[in-house]
Formats: sequence, structure tokens, C-alpha cells
Amino acid sequence: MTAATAHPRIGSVAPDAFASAARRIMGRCDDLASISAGEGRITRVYLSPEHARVNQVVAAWMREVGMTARTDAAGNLTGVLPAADPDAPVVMLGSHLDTVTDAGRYDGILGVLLGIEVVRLLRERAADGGWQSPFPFGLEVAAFSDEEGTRFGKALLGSSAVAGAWEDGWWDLTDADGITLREAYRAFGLDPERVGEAARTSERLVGYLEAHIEQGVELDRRGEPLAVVSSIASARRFQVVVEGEARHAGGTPYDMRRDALLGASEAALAVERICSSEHHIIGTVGRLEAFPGAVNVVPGEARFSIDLRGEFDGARDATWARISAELDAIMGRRRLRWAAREVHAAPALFCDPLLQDVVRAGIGATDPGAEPATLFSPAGHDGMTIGSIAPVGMLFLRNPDGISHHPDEAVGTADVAVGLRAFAEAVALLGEERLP
Ligand code: HGY
Ligand code: MN
Ligand code: MN
Repeated sequence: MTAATAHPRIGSVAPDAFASAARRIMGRCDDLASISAGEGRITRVYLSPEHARVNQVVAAWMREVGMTARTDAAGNLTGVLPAADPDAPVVMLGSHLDTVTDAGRYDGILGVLLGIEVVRLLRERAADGGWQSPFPFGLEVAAFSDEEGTRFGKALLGSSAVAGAWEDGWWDLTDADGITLREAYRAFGLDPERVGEAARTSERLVGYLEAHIEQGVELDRRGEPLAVVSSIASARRFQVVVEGEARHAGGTPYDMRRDALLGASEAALAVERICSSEHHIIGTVGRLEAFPGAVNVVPGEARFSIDLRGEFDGARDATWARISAELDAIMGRRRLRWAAREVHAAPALFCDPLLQDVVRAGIGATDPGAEPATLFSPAGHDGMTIGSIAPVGMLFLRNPDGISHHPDEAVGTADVAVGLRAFAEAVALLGEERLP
């Protein structure tokens, strides 16, 4: 379904309404960037004081467009604008407000703010009679609290709670200070026993639509502002420990050394070599530590992370088997021991065909005649968990140079304006398409 013409209720919105909304969004991304644990950089992790503060600020913006806003039992912030009919279908929009360490200001945040502006637009259309009834379908904006997994290593904690997929084994996860997830819940004012209350059923939930910067270079290279997302890469994350023997850096001959750092370093290069030879398999060693970490001691232990993604779960798992075999060979050759602990896993998510269509139609309405790009997302998103309770669709916005998870992360105000138009079109089309 590609609606070449604008949706009747969105098409009549004055173009400068999108431009002024885009300017508001960009300013608010700057506002939220200042709510951070670190001076001069953006770091906002799950259940932190910054998490509490950003929920307060965004809740006010949700209320400004007529939504009720509340923080759920897992720390997610949800805005709700009910339909006139309490049994009407609901369209959920959203993304996440948490960040990686030293992050950019658009990853996640942009999608939450675009969702709020779509509600503002659709409500104004209803207010000025642009809509037959106050609201034929309900709208929700989910501001998920932990998509990145920065603090506890396990990603998608917030949206997992909403999807009813919480696992009790997660309570004993610890952060860098040894604080458990359970202790962090209590310190934040949440009751671990009540996390199940954040779960919602799929009842009346006809779709989850997320707008997000691409976090890749495809749109920049094509010179296009927007794309439809076809699927989201599956993910597996491991914490690997390598054990050798700490010895004197001067007195230990090479043939006697069991240097854990060198074993880990060879392993990191092996991850790159194996994954780069595969299609849509991406492996990254993002953290590597040597112990005891003294300049004059051969490292007796090394710990490193592996972030492994793939378009298809099977290909990802086959690649993990190849990496494991290679690590066995490397560590055997160096007389080292190694063990990997899996700290995160999420299957690939294939976006719903109808939701892909409404996003494609929304983009088409902004650029009639063009054939919008359809891209695979190697970046993970909350739709990976929400997909178990609702069909998922995603809209990508151009991210110059693909820089993300970095302070230089960027998005153009003009792209945000055209992205808002496309997103609003898609939501209106989905809502109407799913009306009884
Ligand atoms: O890591 C990711 O792909 C996402 O940005 N959390
Ligand atoms: Mn991210
Ligand atoms: Mn993100």
C-alpha cells in the first residue's frame, strides 16, 4: 500500500508546522543532553538520578500535548492519549531515553520526542475538525528506560518488562560498583516484586512504531532523508575471561609467559576477521581490561566483551561457533584458559509488512514518486522485545556519517521536519487501517 498523496488529515498541515516542531525537537534534544552523569558529556543510565530527572522533564512535555504520563513499575515513562471509544485500537510510538557512556544526543531521544510531536499534530487536527471524531484510536508514547544495557550489561530491560519478558535471573546483575539490579530498583523507589505490573498485554495494541536515527551510513550515502526498516539484527553479548599467569615483566622469558592480554588481543582480531568475512554479521570487542594492570607485570588475567549481531539468528550462532573454535585454538597455543558468559541475547525482529507499508506510504507522502529505501538495522532497538506483544515498524532518519554512540552524533533539522511528516502520516494510516 503506497499512498502517493498525503493523508487527508496530515496533508493539510502547514509545512511550517513541521519545521517549527522540528526546531522544538532539536532544542529539547539539547535540553535533555544536559541531564547527564558526566560534566561535558552525555551519560544517562538505568535507575540513575539522571533517569529520574529526564522522566520528569519528558512527562511534562507529554502532558503539554494532552497525554497522561506516568512512570511504570520498571522505570519506563509512558504517555497515553485515549481514544473516544475505550475499546478502540491503540498505536504505541516510542523509543528510549537512556544512553551509552559519552553518548550522542539523538539515539533514542529523537524517537520519543517525534512520538510526542505526532500526538500534538494529530490532536490539533482533531481539535480543528480535521478528524471525524476526537480520536478513532488511542495513542501511547513509550519512553523506555534501558535500551542500551549500559549499567548492567543486559540490554532492553525496560521494554522487556513491558513485553512481560522479565527474567528473575536478572536481579543479581551488578553494575561497575557491585550494586545489584534489585538494589538499584529499591534505591530508585521501585519495588522489584512489582516489576510484573509493567507488563502489558497485546490487547488492542495494533502496532508499535519507532523513529530512530539510522546509526549507519546508508541514507547519507544515498542522499536520502528517510528509510523503512525491514528487520532489526539479533544480538548476543558475552563477557569473556582469559586466565594466564602474572609474572615479572623483566625476568620472565617469552617461552615461559602465559600472557592473558595477548591472548585476548589475538581473540579481538579474530572476531574482526571472522565477522568481516560474513554477510550482515557484526562482531565488536568494546571493552578490554588487563589484570593486575601493572606496567611491570605480565598480565595474568584479561577480560573483554563481545557484541555479536546478525540479520538471522542461525547465521549469528554459526559465527559464534566459529569464533569459539578460534578462541580455543588461540588460548590453547598460548597455554591460556578462557570462558565466556552470555550477558544478553535477543532474536532478530522482522518488521510487520503492514507497518512497513504505512511507513513507506508516510515517506512517499513527503516525496511522491520516490521509492523509499528499505534498510536492515544492525543497531538494536526496543522493538526487538515489543515485537512479542505488537507488530513493529520503524522509520530511519539520516544520520550524517553514521556517527552514533558518540558526541558527534547528528541529525538535520530539515530531516527531522520531513521525518515528522512521514511519521505522522504512517501513524494516521495505521490507526485508520486497524479501525474495526
Ligand atoms: O547497541 C545498539 O545497537 C543499540 O544502539 N542499543
Ligand atoms: Mn544506542
Ligand atoms: Mn537507540
